[in-house]
This record gives sequence, C-alpha cells and structure tokens, in this order.
Amino acid sequence: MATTLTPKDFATATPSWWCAGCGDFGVLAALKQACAELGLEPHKVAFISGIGCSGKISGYLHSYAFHGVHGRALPTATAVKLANTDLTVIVAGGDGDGYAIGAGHFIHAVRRNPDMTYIVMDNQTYGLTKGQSSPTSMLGYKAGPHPQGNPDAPINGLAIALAAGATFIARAFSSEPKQMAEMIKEAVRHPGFGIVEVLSPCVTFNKVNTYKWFKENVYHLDDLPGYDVRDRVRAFATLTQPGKIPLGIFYREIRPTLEELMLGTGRPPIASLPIETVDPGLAALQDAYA
Ligand SMILES: Cc1ncc(C[n+]2csc(CCOP(=O)(O)OP(=O)(O)O)c2C)c(N)n1
Ligand code: SF4
Ligand SMILES: [Mg+2]
Repeated sequence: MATTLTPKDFATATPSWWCAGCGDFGVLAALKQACAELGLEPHKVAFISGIGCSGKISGYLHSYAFHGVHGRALPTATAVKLANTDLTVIVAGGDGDGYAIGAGHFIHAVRRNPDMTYIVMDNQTYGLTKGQSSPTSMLGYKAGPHPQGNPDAPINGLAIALAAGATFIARAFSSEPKQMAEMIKEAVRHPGFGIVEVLSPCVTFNKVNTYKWFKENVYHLDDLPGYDVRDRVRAFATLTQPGKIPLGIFYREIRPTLEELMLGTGRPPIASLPIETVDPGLAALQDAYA
C-alpha cells in the first residue's frame, strides 16, 4: 500500500554547511516539498550535484546521491538515467558549475533532452571559493577577490538553454519556496529536460544581489497578460528583455527524450501537462507511447 510521504521523509541527518540566511536553504525546502507532493519515494530518486556551496545540497536530501566533480553533474546524471530509466533524476549545481566550467555539458544535455530536472542555484558568484565573479555576476560586481570590479558582461543561462533546444524552462526565487516547489514539480512531471534556475542569494560574499535587491528587481510572468508557454519567440524576448527579472515558467514543449531515441523507452506525458500547450506533433508522439 502506498504511504504518504512528507518533506521530513526527504531530510538527512547531515548537518548543514551553509551560512545562516543562504538562499540555498529555500531551494532545499522547496525540493523536499516538491518530492513529497509528487509522491516520489526516496529509493527511486537519484540526486546528482556539482561542486560549490550549492553542490552540497545532494547530501541534505534523502535519496540516492552523487556529488560529482566540478561542472560534470549533467553528464553523470545522463549516464544514471540511461542506466536506470525508472529513476527520477534531479540535478543541482551553481551558476559557476553549470554556466562556466560545465557550460559545454550544459548545452549538450539540453539538446539531448534526457528526462531529468536541472536546478541551477544562481547566486551570481562563486560562493565556495569566496566570492569571485561567476558567469552571471553583474558588470562591475565587486568582491574581496577582485575589488576592481567584474569586467565581463553576464550571460543569460535560460536564453542559452532556449537557443539550445530546452523543452522546459523556468525561474524561481529562493524567498518564494511555494512557487518554487510548484515549478520543480512541473519540471519533474515534464517528460524531458526541465531547467529551473533559482535566484539564491549568497549572503556572505555577494553584497550587491541581496534578498532586498531581488525583491525590488523581480516580477512574475503571471502578471503578463496573454503569456503563452508555447510561444518560443515571446519566451526569448521575455528572457532577454533588459530590466526587471521575470519569474515563472517561460516555455515548454514535448519532443522525444534521449532515452526514447536511444533505448526505445520513455514515459508518457504526465496528466498535469495540458495537451493544448504542446505541438501538433504530440498526437503522433502519444501513439508511440501507447
Ligand atoms: C576542476 C575544478 N576547478 C576549480 C575548482 C574550484 N571551485 C570549487 S567550487 C567553484 C565555483 C563554485 O561556484 P558555483 O558553481 O557558482 O557554486 P556556489 O559555491 O556559488 O554555490 C570553483 C571555481 C574545482 N573544485 N574544480
Ligand atoms: S558562502 Fe554564500 S553561497 Fe556559500 S553557503 Fe555561505 S551564503 Fe551560501
Ligand atoms: Mg554560484
């Protein structure tokens, strides 16, 4: 008989290493909530993480876990998924892990569309190594390791994901764990590669992009009249518009996963994904699933 799990069932006894107030706590809380509400069982979840403060998260979630080398979480997770397609695979790492040293793996994981969820914990700095600029640091961002300020323009990870062929793209804020849990749930339900970027402040080293700064600089896609998650062009325009940072689900489409194409196995789209939000090709795809 199925038992009802709660977020506590996904907790571990490992003491947290994070600084008090770190945005990563909100990500962990949302993840546990999402896993419980999805009815996942810990022994059927594989949680793969990269290196960084963010990467420590795999030690705090009760499931199978692999804390890999810097920037290599996605290829590791792809191998795990191909080896056992019954596992729900969740990957997490920092902006440095995913968009700097792991950037090549990121683009190619996205285009292959393996059925997994990737959470990028974006604090706009390298937290673990004491505050250097990361690929998402703002121009001029100053921190101890380079007081002269960051000379490099930031990259837009979600716009890159869209250009590379991502099939589910969302952004959350660690101060809004409820909304984040809903986005993670949708990403896990999505039959394909789902990326959820989370704005997750580093309270120790990034004194620019603080909770207050984010609160003043975000808005929700729900507030945009007529926003349609099938509209790739609008998603790109919204993601790249200068100014305030949008939160919500930007885009989703259904296309065959890596497992389907390589192994001939996959899972049917989960009921919560509204049929009308996907391409006309869905009917043919569903026949294949039947
Ligand atoms: C191959 C390799 N290069 C460099 C490092 C040093 N290093 C560890 S974590 C890190 C960056 C972490 O930044 P991010 O991925 O954004 O994670 P955060 O700590 O901010 O959560 C770096 C450069 C390493 N561990 N391995
Ligand atoms: S250094 Fe920054 S990112 Fe790392 S645990 Fe502390 S607050 Fe979080
Ligand atoms: Mg970081």
